[in-house]
Amino acid sequence: MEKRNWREALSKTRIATFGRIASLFGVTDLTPQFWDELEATMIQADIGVDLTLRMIEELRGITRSDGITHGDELFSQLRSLLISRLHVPYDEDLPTRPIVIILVGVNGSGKTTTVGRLAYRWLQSGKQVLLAAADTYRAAAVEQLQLWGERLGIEIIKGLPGSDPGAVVYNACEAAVARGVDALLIDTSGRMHTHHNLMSELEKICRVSGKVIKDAPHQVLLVLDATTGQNGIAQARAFSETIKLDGVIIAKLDSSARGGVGFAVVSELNLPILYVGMGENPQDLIPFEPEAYVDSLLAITTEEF
Ligand SMILES: Nc1nc2c(ncn2[C@@H]2O[C@H](COP(=O)(O)OP(=O)(O)O)[C@@H](O)[C@H]2O)c(=O)[nH]1
Ligand SMILES: [Mg+2]
Repeated sequence: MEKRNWREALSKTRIATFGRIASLFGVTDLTPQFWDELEATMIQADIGVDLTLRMIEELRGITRSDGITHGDELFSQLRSLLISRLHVPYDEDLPTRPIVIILVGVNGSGKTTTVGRLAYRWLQSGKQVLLAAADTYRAAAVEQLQLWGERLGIEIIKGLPGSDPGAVVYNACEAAVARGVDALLIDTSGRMHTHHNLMSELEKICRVSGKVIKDAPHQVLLVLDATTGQNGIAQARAFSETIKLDGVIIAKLDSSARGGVGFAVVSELNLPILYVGMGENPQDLIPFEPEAYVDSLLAITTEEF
């Protein structure tokens, strides 16, 4: 079932770019033109220029060392190479309780929706969750999270519109300890008057949580909108320069033709992709799987599809 989701979610990207990579390999001898086209298509697919050039070099090396002359023989090498590029060592153990998870990202990237969908996952695994509406910048943001809370039957800690997000986080951490929940998920603002203001606010939120709960925040996750492609990578870099990020969640993979952005995330930020968003419903956030991702991009069909 989830494999079908992957294929559907990546259909736009496959049609726009990656599918063409697969057909290149299907018909051509490894002429200089083949390599040029492969390079151009990979760059268009949002793999990123640097990574594309490095991968092409590697593939050429494999071609020479293994005496490969036809595209179809090289295709499985490309698949392995793409998959291997997506693996980043990551310690999944989060033994403390309550675990404090902060979601950051630019406005509209999908943070609030992701908090709701992550909460759903925690509930599904039998855990108790509390939400904090620390995007006090817009009244609508609090209401949006409130709706998720009602939908899932979870309590929300919030402040008045325009109130200090740090105070909301402080109250939420105290409430998380008092209620004995397993996880506190904190929604944040993605827009302030200036980038500097936003970053110092996020730093403050992190600091405040650590005052109430030991070692908090335990995870700071960046939510990236897949439709923004390389632009999203630039944003991600800006966040990672100020805040220690633990991983990335790629939202809106289903509405993007630039789903190849996952490769740039890993190679340029060296952060693991933990989840991807494939729709707006609670069940539409699923753990990232490099193999399913690559196979769906390259239109590789196995019997399970
Ligand atoms: N199709 C689709 N839409 C999404 C996904 N994640 C978020 N959205 C939509 O993107 C818009 C912005 O999301 P929101 O969570 O409000 O972003 P925020 O400003 O970062 O909190 C909303 O309309 C969401 O429903 C996703 O994975 N797929
Ligand atoms: Mg929001």
